[in-house]
Formats: sequence, structure tokens, C-alpha cells
Amino acid sequence: GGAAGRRIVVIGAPIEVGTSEPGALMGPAALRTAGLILSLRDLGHEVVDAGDVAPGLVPEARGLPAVAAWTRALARAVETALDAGGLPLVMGGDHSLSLGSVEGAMRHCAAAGRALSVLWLDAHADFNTPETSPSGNIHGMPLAALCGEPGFSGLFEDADRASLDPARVHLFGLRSIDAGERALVRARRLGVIDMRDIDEFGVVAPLRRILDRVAEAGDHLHVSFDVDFLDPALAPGVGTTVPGGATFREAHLIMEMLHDSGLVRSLDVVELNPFLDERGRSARVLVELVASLFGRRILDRPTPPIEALPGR
Ligand code: NNH
Ligand code: MN
Ligand code: MN
Ligand code: MN
Repeated sequence: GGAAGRRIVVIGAPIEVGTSEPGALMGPAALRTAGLILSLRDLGHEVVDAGDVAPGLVPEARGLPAVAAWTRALARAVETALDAGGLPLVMGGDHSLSLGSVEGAMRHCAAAGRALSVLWLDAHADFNTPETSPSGNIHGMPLAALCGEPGFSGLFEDADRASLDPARVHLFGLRSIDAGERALVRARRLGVIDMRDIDEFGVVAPLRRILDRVAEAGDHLHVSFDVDFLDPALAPGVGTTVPGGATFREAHLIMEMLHDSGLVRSLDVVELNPFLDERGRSARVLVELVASLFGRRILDRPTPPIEALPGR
């Protein structure tokens, strides 16, 4: 049921300059084809398709300057949507788009005197800097740049911007991390729930903990969903598959818990690469999961209180 209808502003970000695997620029088109807009409308939400952001770049533009143009355009689009009371859903495109979406959400929050927390559903930490990155791909760096690590000058419009608080960043599903980035993630004290944690404790207890913290702090919650969080057997349409990903049931439960929390105020769906997909499977799985985050449920059974957990 979509009793509490939201105004969802869908923003396409066909960016692939952050990755070495071409095809992610087709992501927004594939998500529209798989029925993202209609499935959200069916839930009773007002859905505005804002189209694809066009940063006015020549297609051959490369590197940080190209990503900077996207970051500016996306930050503006996301901030505008939030300022108008909407919930921005940014469809990628590679994960460098989160530089813009998170920056836009941070600007909106700063004006409202509120802090921003980030839930990063991803096989990777995306905390490389140009110095630590083994690949040079900017999609492996957005969190480091947002948290104020050096090496990203000129990327953000406001050079004196306040950095994202690393303690408010929660990596979830981590199972691939580079050596230099591991040292940084530890030193900056990011929240990390890796795949071993999920294997040992499941998704419920760790996610509850994160959501409780966000709720207590009164933060805006931004969720960034990288397709490679999912197991490659479930979602093969992504440039960087890592074995041992989340199952459909785990991801589905996470989406239901996020919905029930009422905390999510902005969302990215990134790294879908339709060129590598199998007959639209990954796009369809994503539409299904996004619908669950926005209130589709099997029965009217909201998440039970934590006291109901066995052993309490
Ligand atoms: N850590 C690797 C790099 O920085 C891979 C990053 N790729 C991703 N991140 N897909 O989500 O190059
Ligand atoms: Mn990522
Ligand atoms: Mn504003
Ligand atoms: Mn990833």
C-alpha cells in the first residue's frame, strides 16, 4: 500500500567516465525500460521523471575535470529536489555520480542545520584517493573525496565545503578493498559491516544498529546502492562483479527495513551496466528492490520492534 505518498524526483545520471568498463551510461534507460517510474507510481507516490542530467561535456572528456562537471550539475539537481520537498532518486551511471548526489544532499542539510548519514551498499569501500587507487578509476574514490581526503582539488564547486563525517558513513556488504584504502578506512573510522559480519549476524541486527544511530542523531539518511552489492548470479549487469554478494532475500529485507524506518531521504542506484546484463535481469531486480524500499510489501506487516528479536 502507498498510504504515505512521497514526491520522488527521478534523476538520470548517464555517467561512465568514472569507470573503465563502458556501458553504464545506458543504466537510466534500462531502469526506465524495466518499469521503475510506473512501479513507484503504482505504490501511490507522485513520481517526477526529471530526465537525464546533461553537464554539457564533450563525450571524450576524461578524468577529474569531467567528473567535476557532473558533480556540479548533479549536486544542483539533488539539492533543488530536496529543497522543494522531494526525494531524489539518482539513477546511474557509475558510482562517481554520488559525488554530486551526496554533495547536493549535504548542501540541503547544511541549510537545515542537519547532519547527513550515508548507507553505502557496495562490495567495495570506494575510499581510494588518486594516490592509493590501483586502477585510477574515480568510481572507486567518491567517499574519500566527500570525506575531505587530499587529491581532489577542483572537484567541488565550493572549495571550502564542510566534509562528510566519516563516522556517519556506513559501508555495508564490503568484500573487496585495496590495501591503501583499507588503511584509510580504518584510520578515518568509517562504519563497516563487511560480508563476514553479514554471514555471522545476518543483515537485520547490523542494519538496525545503523538505523537506530541515524534516528537518534536526527540525521538525513542518504542510501547509495551499488549493483555489485548483490551477488553476480542475481545481478550480472555490472562492470565489477565480486563473488559472494547479497542474496535477493537479504537485499529485499534491507529494502523493507529501510522503508519501515522512514529515514531515507535520498537514494542512488548505481553501476547498472545494461551492456553486460542478461536479458534485463539486473534492471528488473533493481526495480523490484527499489519498489520494496518505497513501500511495496507482501502483507501489512511492518518490521517488528527490536525487542521482538529472539534472545532479547
Ligand atoms: N576498489 C577498486 C578501484 O578503486 C574497484 C572499485 N570499483 C567499484 N566500486 N565498482 O564500487 O578501482
Ligand atoms: Mn561503488
Ligand atoms: Mn538549498
Ligand atoms: Mn562496487
